[in-house]
Amino acid sequence: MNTPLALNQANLSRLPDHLSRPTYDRGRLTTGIVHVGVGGFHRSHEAFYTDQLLESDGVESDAAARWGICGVGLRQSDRKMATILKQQDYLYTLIVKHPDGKIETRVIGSIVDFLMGCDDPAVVIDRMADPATKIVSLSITEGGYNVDAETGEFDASNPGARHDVNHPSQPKLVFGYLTAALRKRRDNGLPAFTVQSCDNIQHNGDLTRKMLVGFARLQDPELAAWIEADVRFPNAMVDRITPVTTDADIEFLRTEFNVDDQWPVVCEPFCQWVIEDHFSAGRPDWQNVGVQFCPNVTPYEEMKLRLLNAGHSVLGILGSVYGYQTIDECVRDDLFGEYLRQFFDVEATPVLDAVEGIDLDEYKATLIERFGNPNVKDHLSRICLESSSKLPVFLIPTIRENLATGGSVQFAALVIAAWCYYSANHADRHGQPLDVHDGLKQSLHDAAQSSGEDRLAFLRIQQVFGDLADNERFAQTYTEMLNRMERTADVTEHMQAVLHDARNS
Ligand code: CS2
Repeated sequence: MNTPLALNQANLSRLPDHLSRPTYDRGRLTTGIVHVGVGGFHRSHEAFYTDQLLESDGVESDAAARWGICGVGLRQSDRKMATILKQQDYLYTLIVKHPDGKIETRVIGSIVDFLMGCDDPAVVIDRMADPATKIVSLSITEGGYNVDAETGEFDASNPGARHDVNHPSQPKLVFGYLTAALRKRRDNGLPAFTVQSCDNIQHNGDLTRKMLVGFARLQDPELAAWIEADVRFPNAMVDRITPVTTDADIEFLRTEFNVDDQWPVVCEPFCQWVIEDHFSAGRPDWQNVGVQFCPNVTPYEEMKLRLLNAGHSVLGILGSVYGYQTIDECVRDDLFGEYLRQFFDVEATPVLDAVEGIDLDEYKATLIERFGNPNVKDHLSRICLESSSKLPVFLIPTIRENLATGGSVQFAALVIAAWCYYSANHADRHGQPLDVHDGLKQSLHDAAQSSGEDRLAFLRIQQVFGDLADNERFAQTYTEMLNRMERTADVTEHMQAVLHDARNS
């Protein structure tokens, strides 16, 4: 075989015919979108939709060509992405894996630049403040919003936030960057950009506004008022399962296409983006490539967070303790599949609002199919990553609402008890170590370990559970599940018991 062809602009025309690639003139693109947090998900979602749009509408007019994306990394951990994308002229391959084994591949061309904030914050601030920038979008993870769990306000005690308040031109956190750039725009008489959150959070736009204004108030109340009045923060629901790229994916491109792409992205075929149509300074015609715009995204967000994301956490935690590696492995196990279905029907759906135009039964059936895609090897370690930021968004609201309405909480309580086991042991039921990444790893571990003497210690981690431990019914159900987990870590026994109870109630 020939030496693989490095993926870059000069080699685009030399790629094999069966590898789809941009036919639009990337040289014409200018940056209209600055995106903070370029990982797999941004590259399989917003950058994918934008590439589709550039491909279908062309870039002949300046209006069409102005929607190139400039990626931004704020931390040293973004260095690898910055280096690889730069080497590849910001090109990468999207590998879409269908359940039947079909694979679609396309080189995505919508990212045209990448800046590292930690190298020189001014360069990033200037790019955001540039008149050409219309949107600053974010995928900074659920934990990146710096919410004070007790008050729901911006957590001013965070050391990064404290630093940013006093060093407006040398920020570390995203809110410091946004504030500095918006100040510059205001002072230059430019309109505000839109801040577009692409994270899995209920009312992600409203929350972004609250956090940004909360931060800006600490620094400059007048500017905060301008931000509140002029910046738009559309709420949005985002969806595409995007596992972590593996060496096998890189190898696949080498063998199949003789192309050397150092960081391709793998994803499922399903893709959805529902956005409220409020933009401060215009937006791409994403509706031409399947993005839905609607006046109120809340029911879509809730449905996705409380079914898809919660379903992931339910299987992720139970499956990890059991010893499974991937989501599809869990779904193929009849017991896990049934547990998921019953969790959806008995606990999640009764407290969900109807979504206009969506049949929830069909939606749930699609989720099971998507989770079961045997080719998207979505690892439970990815799903369980930062569970302490995810469960308060994905699962705990369902528990709370069921407690208020007298609904069942057993399915979720077992998941929390299994998470306590997971956090205490960092191992599955056979003692095999689990790869645990969580900002609260140590506190979770300490609290879980003291559950022997104090049964509710884990549930009392306020940052995660709020005041859930004070609810007698939940405390009792959870303690019962914890006792069962102590008898045996074979979660399947407890899952069966929960299913049995649900059938007989
Ligand atoms: C997952 C999500 O992070 C998680 O736990 O549930 O990353 C999920 O794969 C995406 O939200 C799918 O759109």
